Amino acid sequence: MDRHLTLAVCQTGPVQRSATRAETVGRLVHLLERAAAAGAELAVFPEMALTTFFPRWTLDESEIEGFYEERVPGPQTQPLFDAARRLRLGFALGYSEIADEDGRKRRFNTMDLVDADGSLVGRYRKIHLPGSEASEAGTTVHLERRYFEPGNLGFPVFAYRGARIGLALCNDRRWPETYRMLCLNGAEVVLIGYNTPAVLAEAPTLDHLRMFHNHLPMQAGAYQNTVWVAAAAKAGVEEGQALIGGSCIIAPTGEIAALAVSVDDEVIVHRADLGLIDTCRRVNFDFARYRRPSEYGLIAERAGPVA
Ligand code: CDT
Repeated sequence: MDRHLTLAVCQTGPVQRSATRAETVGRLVHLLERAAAAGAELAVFPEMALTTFFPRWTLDESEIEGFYEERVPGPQTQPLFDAARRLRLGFALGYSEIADEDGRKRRFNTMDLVDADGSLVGRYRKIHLPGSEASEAGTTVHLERRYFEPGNLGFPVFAYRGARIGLALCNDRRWPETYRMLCLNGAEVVLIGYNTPAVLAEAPTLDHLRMFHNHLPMQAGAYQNTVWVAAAAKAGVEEGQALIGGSCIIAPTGEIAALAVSVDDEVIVHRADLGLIDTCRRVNFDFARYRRPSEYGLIAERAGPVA
C-alpha cells in the first residue's frame, strides 16, 4: 500500500520585537493558507515562531513575561488553530511556554503538534539548550539556559494521519541522539524549527560553514535513521542579527528534496513517500536486524585509555 504525507515547511522571515502577536499570527495563518493551497497535509513552523528570538538579550523578569505563552491556544493564537480546522491542515508550532508545574512556574522552549481539527496531538520541550545563563566575553549572546529549563518530556512520537511524527528544536538537530531516540521510538517524520545566527563571535573562522553545518546533521540524521526530516528556519535580519535560512525537506536517503531560496516568509512543499523508509531500511539501517546495542558498551569498556 502506498503511504505518502505531503509536508510543508513554513519558513518565516524575521519577527521584530515591535511586532504584535496578532500581526505575527496573521503571517503564520497566511503561510498555512499557502501550504494548504499547495496540497500540504502537515506543516511545520520555526522555533519561537510567535516572537522575536529574545535570548539574544540579557533581560530581567519584568521584561520577559510577554514572550511566553501560558496557554496554547490562547486568545492571541486561536486564529491559527481556527485556520487549521478551516483548512484541514495540522501543524507543528514552536513557542516559549510558561507552565504551572510541580507547584511552580516552569519555562520551556516548546513545540506543539496540532491536528487538522485544531486539537493538540502532542508536545515536545527542547532538550539541548545551547549558549549560557549570562553573557560571556567574546561569545555571541545566546541565553536559552537563562530563560528555559531542559525539556522533561523525552523524545515522544505522535500519530498523525497514519504517520508517526517526532519533534525537535534547533540545537537538537545537531545531536545524533535526537534522531536516534525519535527513530527508536518509531518516528517516520521529524519536524524541526530553528533560529540560527549566521555568524558566531566565538568562531568567525567557521562562518562560511554555517549552512553546511545546518544541513549536514539533518541529512545524516535522516539517512542514518531512515526518516523524513522537515525543518523550518526563522530567517533574515532580526533585531540586527542575521539568522540563516536554508529550510528544507530531507528524504531518508539523505537527499534534500525541497529547499527554501529566501530568508523571508516562504513555503516549500514535498509529497513524502513513507515507503522510502522501508526501502532505505532494507539496504542498511534495519535496527532490529543489524543494530548491536549489547556490543556497544563492551567495545567502549575494552577501548580503555588512549596510550
Ligand atoms: N536556537 C538555537 O538552538 N540555536 C543554536 C545556535 C546556538 S549559538 C550559541 C543552533 O544550534 O542553531
